[in-house]
Amino acid sequence: MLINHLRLADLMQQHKEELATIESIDSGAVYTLALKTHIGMSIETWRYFAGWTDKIMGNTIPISHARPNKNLTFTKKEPIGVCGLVTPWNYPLMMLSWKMAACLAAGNTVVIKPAAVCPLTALKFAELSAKAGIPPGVINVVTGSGGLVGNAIAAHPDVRKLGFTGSTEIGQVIMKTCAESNLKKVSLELGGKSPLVIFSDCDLDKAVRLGMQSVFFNKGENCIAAGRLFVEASIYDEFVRRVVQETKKMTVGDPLNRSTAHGPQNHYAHLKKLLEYIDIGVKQGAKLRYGGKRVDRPGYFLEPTILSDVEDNMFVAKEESFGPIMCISKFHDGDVEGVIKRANATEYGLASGVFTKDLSKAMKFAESIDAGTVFINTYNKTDVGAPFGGFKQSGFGKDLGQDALNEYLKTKCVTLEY
Ligand code: TAP
Repeated sequence: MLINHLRLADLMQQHKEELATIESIDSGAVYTLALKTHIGMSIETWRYFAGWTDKIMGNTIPISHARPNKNLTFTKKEPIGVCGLVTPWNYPLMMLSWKMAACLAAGNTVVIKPAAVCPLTALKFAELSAKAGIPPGVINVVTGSGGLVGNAIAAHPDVRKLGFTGSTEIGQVIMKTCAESNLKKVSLELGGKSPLVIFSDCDLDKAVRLGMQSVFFNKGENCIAAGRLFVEASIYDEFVRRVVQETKKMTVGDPLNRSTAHGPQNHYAHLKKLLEYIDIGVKQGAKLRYGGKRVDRPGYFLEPTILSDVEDNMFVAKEESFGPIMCISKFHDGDVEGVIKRANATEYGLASGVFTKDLSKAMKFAESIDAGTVFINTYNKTDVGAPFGGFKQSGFGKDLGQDALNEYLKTKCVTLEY
């Protein structure tokens, strides 16, 4: 598999502009981001897991049943068999790669259903995988709806593992289907409402720049998008003023144009949901500081939007938007405990972030926050070598890093007496 993973990565590299163009047209991601992140990180993922293909091994374990010990106990890591993958529409090829590269490195075969609204890069990928010499039957891409194809994979008695990325609601349905069919192993990467806490002792220029990226990256269709920004009272007005000023400068338009910063939302139903989300926020008392409307041009364009004065009991403080909507709340000066408590008061636990120059404060936040990822003085910095996945209703199991391999392996324990 090592050679196949590397050949596939090379072929994706050779076709990266084509893949980025397809991804941009299909998902609305701006081309420059599609090239660097959607496709670029996919290629890195295949190269990273190529390195693991010949390093999967068990342990020799000392056991103490008898003296003198005439036992040898060791573990073997074995592939699970046929694995099913069901993926979402926000980073179509990257979500496929995060899961499939680990799954195949572990020696399995795979059946994947990409999102019905964005299946095109998965199909181009299937063509490249055949060219890379991956034997027929190892990678199977089946397009179609979740209710039909996704459900059939989750329910299939020959599938022994299901890796899913998508909403918490569908994650619950899938887990039930997997349990009721053949109790298949499940890993779930689900929704999030990730808190980003900005203390007054931060580098404010950086907090403004990365605070915007934490929300507007990939037009907010980013599972780790900061769902809520908590800003310390003494810098609150200045922070709001500056994010509004900078957001006004964002060029919204054709995603294929190299100077565009913000493309259209993925599909119409999603745009409609986002407009309703803003409307509820404003009706419940959040202040609309910028944006909030559909852009007057063909396509599913939404202005990057900023809501301030968001209170803990509001709908927009609790629910994930999955769109370019910044929700800003204030916290009292110096109230470290209080803001951490508020940041943790969510059923989600995917990611989190903190901006402060005080490392003790940052580490207190990192230790107290109940989320699978913590960013300190940065945001969105995922890496193929670092495990990624959530806590609580953001799911369980990891993509990326060494941890991801275990999602697609069985551990067999062998004991012999000699
Ligand atoms: P979902 O509606 O949950 O769809 C995800 C996938 O599941 C799609 O391929 C969908 O098919 C399929 N599906 C739907 N019903 C199914 C069923 N009954 N059985 C099996 N499969 C079924 O999510 P979405 O709208 O694509 O993506 C948005 C959500 O994904 C957000 O909540 C976001 O936070 C989350 N997300 C999380 C992460 C991570 S890493 N945690 C990454 C990206 C996105 P269709 O194509 O027919 O809908």
